[in-house]
Amino acid sequence: MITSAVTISLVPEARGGPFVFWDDLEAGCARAAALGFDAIEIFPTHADDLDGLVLRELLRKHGLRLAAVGTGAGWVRRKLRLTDPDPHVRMCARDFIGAVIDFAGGFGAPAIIGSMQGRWGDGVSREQALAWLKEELDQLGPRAHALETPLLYEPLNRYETNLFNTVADSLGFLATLRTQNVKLLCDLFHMSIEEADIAGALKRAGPKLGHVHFADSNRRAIGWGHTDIAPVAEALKSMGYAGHVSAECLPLPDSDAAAAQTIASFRRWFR
Ligand code: LER
Ligand code: MN
Repeated sequence: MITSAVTISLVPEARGGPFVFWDDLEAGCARAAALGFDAIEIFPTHADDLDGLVLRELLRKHGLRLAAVGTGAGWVRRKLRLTDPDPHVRMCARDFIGAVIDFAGGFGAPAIIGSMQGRWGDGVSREQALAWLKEELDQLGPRAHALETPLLYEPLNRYETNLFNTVADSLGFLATLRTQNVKLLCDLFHMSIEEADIAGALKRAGPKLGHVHFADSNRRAIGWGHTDIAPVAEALKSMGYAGHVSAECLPLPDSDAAAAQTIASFRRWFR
């Protein structure tokens, strides 16, 4: 079954970013539950800033699950990335992500590698950047596997990374890894920029699809942009996708309205 999720950012430096609820985990959980979401996705400052007992109680109280945990604050706040030329920065990036994997894994949820993948250039060749990324994913993938969760790799649009922008290219790269535990996070916003056929790309990912970021072409809630969602929903259903579609969209016109529009779209297409 496909389930719904909504993002909660706890990172002040990410203000203006594509997250539905902000700053207050308890209030975000309460709103998510009141609107009928199945799960939340958290964007924390650091795994150590999350209190596992508090989160467990919030999820229990509101009947929610943890869908995934983002690692982008490592880039936003500390400029950590897995393809940095400085080995110390790469090590800190790996530790940052590793801590999120361990925390999220305790809740049966995966960690997301999006902006922490970095990019090539500025003296780093594409070949070298990909070799570093492969090395890091081959360490982090098994760490997640030990907790029986996948690790999510997210192709981003061309303005955010020059490593991989499409599902097809990302799948080719994942096939070169030793670990089989890295799955794809397909973000419908990035896909609306990069893919010729979003539904076809999702089908191509098939069993490698681990998570979906649910946002329209303009990164607003689904239904408020020009993505044709019917074939996308049909693709996800027909391929037997059984993960979350998680609203990582702009809080416009405000958080509650974006969340309400998302859950209305979710019900229309998936229930
Ligand atoms: C960034 O654009 C994004 O989509 C996030 O999910 C990556 O951390
Ligand atoms: Mn995303």
